[in-house]
Amino acid sequence: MEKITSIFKPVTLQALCILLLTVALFSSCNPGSHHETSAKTEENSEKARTAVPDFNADSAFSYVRHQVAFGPRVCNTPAHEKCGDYLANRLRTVCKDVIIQKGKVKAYNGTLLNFSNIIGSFRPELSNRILLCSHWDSRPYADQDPDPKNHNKPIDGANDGASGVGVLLEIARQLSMSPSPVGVDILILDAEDYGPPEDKETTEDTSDWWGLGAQYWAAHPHKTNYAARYGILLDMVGATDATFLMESFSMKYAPSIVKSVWSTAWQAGYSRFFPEEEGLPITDDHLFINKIINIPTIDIIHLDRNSKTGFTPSWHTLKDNISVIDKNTLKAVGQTLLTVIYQEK
Ligand code: AHN
Ligand code: ZN
Repeated sequence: MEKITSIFKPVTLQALCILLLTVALFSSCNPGSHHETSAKTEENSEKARTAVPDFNADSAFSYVRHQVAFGPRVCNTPAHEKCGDYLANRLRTVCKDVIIQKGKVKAYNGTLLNFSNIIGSFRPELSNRILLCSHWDSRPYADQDPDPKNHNKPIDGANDGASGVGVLLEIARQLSMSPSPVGVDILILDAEDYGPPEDKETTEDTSDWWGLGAQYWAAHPHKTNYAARYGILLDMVGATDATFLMESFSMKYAPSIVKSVWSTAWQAGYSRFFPEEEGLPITDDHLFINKIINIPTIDIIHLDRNSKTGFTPSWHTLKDNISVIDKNTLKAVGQTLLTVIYQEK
């Protein structure tokens, strides 16, 4: 055996070298290339510069599963605390610039909620930046559950919470392997879903009791004079056959971003998830980012034109667990976002 390898190794290496040399010479001296128009060459070099990484939906799914495994991530609970540590540590393994913004916010019922907004900055030296966000907390009440006995139980929030964060963590991993042409901030927001329960009859506008972590961040950004050209919020991006209608506040505050993201989704082959159809206005984290810090921010949110609530049937029910998560949807959203990021200039 020893003899055979020592005889064949150099030959194989030599053959490999010759093959590589031939390929290199052939491609650089290809007579056809001299006749290519400069436009074509430009297009090629453009493509080379903006190679879009491949979003790994298995990896994103595993980040969703990890979050859900802690149990409902309701503010002021041990599961919430533990998941916050997991997210911060996960982000730190792929990002050198991670900031944890901790504080307390008052909920609609007077409870003081301990929150952690977790922010990872890629290419922090660049002033040309985009902002990607999602919330990680889960709702304390399954107040839309068909069974009223469940209305006070907390939800897993596999779709409503963990799915968007799973996509962002996979994007962060890709950003650590291939530097992006623009700066990217991953903003993992807390205390989004502690809004008042539906069953409580009220005529008051309860909008400001939602998105508490986002309201705090928008009033106290993690870096002084923080600016981004635009923002994209992910909310409920994991269910089978999701439809991301063009949410109405996104169309009001950032119509050109909606159009360009939807057009990128179509270009990437995911038009069935991104119909050209306007949806209802949703009080979500992006509303506060638009209003308070004035960063034009859109919401990629699963809106269901056929359901009574306007959302997917598992929304704010005990059904929102890992079994509703579909890798095809995570892939459609994640690959669209990577295409948006890497095609930026
Ligand atoms: C309201 O129901 C007012 N806003 C919903 C925002 C939300 C909750 N997104 C996910 N969970
Ligand atoms: Zn929710």
